[in-house]
Amino acid sequence: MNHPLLKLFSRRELVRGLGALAGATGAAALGLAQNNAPAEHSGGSGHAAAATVAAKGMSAADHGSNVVMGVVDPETNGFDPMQMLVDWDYGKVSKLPGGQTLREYEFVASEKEIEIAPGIFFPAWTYNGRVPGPSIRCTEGDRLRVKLVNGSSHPHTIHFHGFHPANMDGTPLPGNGGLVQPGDSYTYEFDAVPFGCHKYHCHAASLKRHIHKGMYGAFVVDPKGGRPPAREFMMVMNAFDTNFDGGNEVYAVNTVGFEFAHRPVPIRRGELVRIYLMNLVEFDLLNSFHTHGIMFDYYDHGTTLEPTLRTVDTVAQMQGQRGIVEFRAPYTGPFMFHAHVSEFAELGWMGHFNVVEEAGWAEALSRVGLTAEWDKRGLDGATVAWKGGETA
Ligand SMILES: [Cu+2]
Repeated sequence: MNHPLLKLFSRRELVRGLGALAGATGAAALGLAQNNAPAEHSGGSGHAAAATVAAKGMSAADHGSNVVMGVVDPETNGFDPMQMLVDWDYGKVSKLPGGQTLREYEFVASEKEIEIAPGIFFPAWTYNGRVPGPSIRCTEGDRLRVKLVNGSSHPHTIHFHGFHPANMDGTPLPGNGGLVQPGDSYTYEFDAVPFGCHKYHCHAASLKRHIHKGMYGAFVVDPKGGRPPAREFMMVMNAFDTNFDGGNEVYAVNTVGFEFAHRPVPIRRGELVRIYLMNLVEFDLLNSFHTHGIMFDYYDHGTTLEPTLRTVDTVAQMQGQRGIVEFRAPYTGPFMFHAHVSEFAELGWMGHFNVVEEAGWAEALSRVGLTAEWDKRGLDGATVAWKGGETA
């Protein structure tokens, strides 16, 4: 048990039956620590992390001392949390006879092992091989047509949040579309209303297991009048129960724990930043989002054009809740953002913004392996240009 995460969590009691679990399912079920074990809950982790960092010849201070070493190669998963911040999926776009925009998608449900922290693998259930699934982006009133093809060995659905007819609701309730059995498909079709920061997820039983396994994603509907131009990010707060005891061991944004601590997210000082934030963590009642050196406005569910909270630095989201965060960072430098549930932060839900002036922008991008394309996608994600607040 030489893995850095295990060293980091050595202060916690190792879960019951760790050896049996690991032996039964191999690396896919690496049990770490029981999330809510009555273990020591302060101190210790800094020493372990510092020792690991020192062994690598690096400064612990560079990593906030609470961050595991090593990185997850995006090639391993076939997706990159940093790219997921900006990789909106507009579907196959065409016009219906009446002029309405049609966006068509195909989601294939499949089983896939993913790496959720360096060396920690998880047997996920996915839409299109990624966790979270594709980030649907559209304009209020667009027609969505999403075909679910079940290429996995379990029944699944897609349940969208928002207004839609009963047979498009994607649950096992009679008249709700029903379960899509392995090998079968079902097409969900409805108009995208209302505008907001929505999401979709599987609604097969056991609901918590199907969601927790990774079957969820963002569904962002732009108001017809758009929102003011901004650098936009999609952040799904998620977590993973690696030993299947009903408690999470690894917490993250966009799946990989500590990813944005290893690779600080570049933003320009003073620019408007808009984050579509959602909480898909199962087994814990509440998650939160907290910024350092920055205060933000918040739009609960994203269904209003005026903030529902102003000038806050922490917001809570219950299971399934979501909203839009907007801010301008006044100072340059590294600033943490993380769950203010401290335990989650120590188990992976910790990231940094790298706030820079224009002169430092190119270096900030290259430092974390980003290109001008990432920059462009962050600024050009909206499906409709800002029209000064008009919504029709
Ligand atoms: Cu499912």
